[in-house]
Amino acid sequence: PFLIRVMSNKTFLAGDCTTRFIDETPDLFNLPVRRDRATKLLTYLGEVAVNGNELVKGRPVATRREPAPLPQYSTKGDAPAGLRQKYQELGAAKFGQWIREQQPLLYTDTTFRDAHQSLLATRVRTRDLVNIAEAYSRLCPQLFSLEMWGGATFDTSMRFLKEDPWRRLTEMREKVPNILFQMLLRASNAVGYTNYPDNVVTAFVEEAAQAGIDVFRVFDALNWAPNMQIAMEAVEKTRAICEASICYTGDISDPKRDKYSLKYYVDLAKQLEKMGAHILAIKDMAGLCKPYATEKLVKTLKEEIGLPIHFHTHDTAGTQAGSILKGAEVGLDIADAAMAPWSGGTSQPNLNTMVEALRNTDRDGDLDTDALDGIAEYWRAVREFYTPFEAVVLPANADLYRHEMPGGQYTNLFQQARALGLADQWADVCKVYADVNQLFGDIVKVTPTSKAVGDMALFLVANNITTADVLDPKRELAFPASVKDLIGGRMGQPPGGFPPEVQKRIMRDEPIMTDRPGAEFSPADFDAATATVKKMLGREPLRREVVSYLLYPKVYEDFAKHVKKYGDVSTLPTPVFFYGQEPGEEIAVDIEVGKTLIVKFLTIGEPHVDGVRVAFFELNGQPREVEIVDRS
Ligand code: 3PY
Ligand code: ZN
Repeated sequence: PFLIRVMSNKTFLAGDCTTRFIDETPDLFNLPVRRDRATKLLTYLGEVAVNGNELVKGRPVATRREPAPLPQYSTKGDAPAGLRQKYQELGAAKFGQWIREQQPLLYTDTTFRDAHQSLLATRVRTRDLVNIAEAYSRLCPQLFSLEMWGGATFDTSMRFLKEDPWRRLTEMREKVPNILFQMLLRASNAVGYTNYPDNVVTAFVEEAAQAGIDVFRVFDALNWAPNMQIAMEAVEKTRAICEASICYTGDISDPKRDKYSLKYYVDLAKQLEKMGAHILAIKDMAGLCKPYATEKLVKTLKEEIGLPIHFHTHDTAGTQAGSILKGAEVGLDIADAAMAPWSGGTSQPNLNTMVEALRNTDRDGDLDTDALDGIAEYWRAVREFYTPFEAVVLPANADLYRHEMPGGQYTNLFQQARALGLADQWADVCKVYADVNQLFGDIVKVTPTSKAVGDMALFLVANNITTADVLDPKRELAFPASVKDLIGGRMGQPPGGFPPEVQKRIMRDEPIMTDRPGAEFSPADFDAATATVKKMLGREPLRREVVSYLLYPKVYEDFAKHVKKYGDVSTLPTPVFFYGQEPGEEIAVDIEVGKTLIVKFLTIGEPHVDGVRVAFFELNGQPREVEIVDRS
């Protein structure tokens, strides 16, 4: 078939065939390439049929196999204009001012990112996100934004889901031309757990903006403004919207908690405004900003700075719809919420009912009840695919205000504690978490500083060590790496610095950074990294692939190996990705636009003496077999 294609190619027939002919005529190779991709996917399907998927092993089983129901919408004509068009018309700075003039409360839907990060360890796959994307663009163009990228999604998609995070972004972008796309950027930590060289952070931002991010929510895990500068400047250079965050901790209504006072937040907000922010986010990652504190904070910030205010909270305490409402009373501009089936608990408050709570008030917008509910129904069904990752429902006690654990960490740390046999000591873990925070000087706790505090708390509880023991010079303790990273200054500086005696005990003779880490790191060598990735992929890499590698070298390498062996598994339906096909089940897999494979799984043969089993399929009606080593 290859020769026939060459012989019948118009350029070839016209005799106009130079050495560029093959480069310029990639179609010629479609047939073998397609077969190769099909073989890879069959190998994956055979592998899961024989050995299962490690991700779901030993976990509760999801029984849903049928696709989640999509709401009805018309695809006639272009999607209605949304706020993305307004931003493109006005530019980031004027758009910020335009937001401040709007009467309705605007909403960011966090279902695509923070909701599943907080409830299900970030396991939702691209396919389930992309499938509902067009419905959003048609049914609720009034939304301010979709928070759909960044945070833990970048790492998780490669590490666990074996998907390219960049493709998630570009595929979603194709479906949603009218609603702003928002991501969570951990400033100098980018989408990782430690500071990166400045040129990696900048390249990441450039690529993300180019791939489709409109709004970057930038935060520093210690509220250290100097550590946000590189990321903010990079965002501003791309002309994207720079939403700078103040991370909320402590309690502004408690006069005894004076380290993080109203004045502290206002000063920080002013600093971020001066640094060029277009929107100010109150990032209440632990859901500590109580309703009346929110009222006070929003009201003061609206008076003191000229930026629109975007409130992000987690409903761990069960009180946070009240905070949004109190904020809305005093001019809050934008609130984060999640679609009903993915809301509440450690996730965001409920978008569907929040919209109704403000119906017929002066903050009512024109979001459509039925449209939102139709989309929520889709999400309800999608959640059933992810039963294996459902965490124990863990509403917070009032001790939330003592330990101040971020929503995303709360369920996660409980799982870790349970894995260490400490489930019944959970209250202890929470208490020690609070003690560790005080030991470290009362710091902002959010990724990655929260991880260091959590690691330390588990380390102490598991080994029966108190915070007083940590200060005892007679004890030799091997502290977790994340704790050394934090206390050694490699995540930046907290207000007032770390307590010197704690720093001395934990770091001993190891070097301590007091400067901005990015200023001390040598720039990453992009040429060398490109050469490395080229070897891994067997082709010239895209710059964004090199950035993935620089952020997560080992995770990226494993991911690249997976793709080489199994192809792009993001194309598989979620139940098939986790559990494989049932005998006789037929699926259609779109390996690219206009190219669909019809795969029917028949059965698995008995193992040969060497442990190899044959998995039998039909591919586009033709019998196909793959050999799989049975590892059981
Ligand atoms: C993240 O950094 O991923 C967070 O969600 C922090 O709140
Ligand atoms: Zn959050």
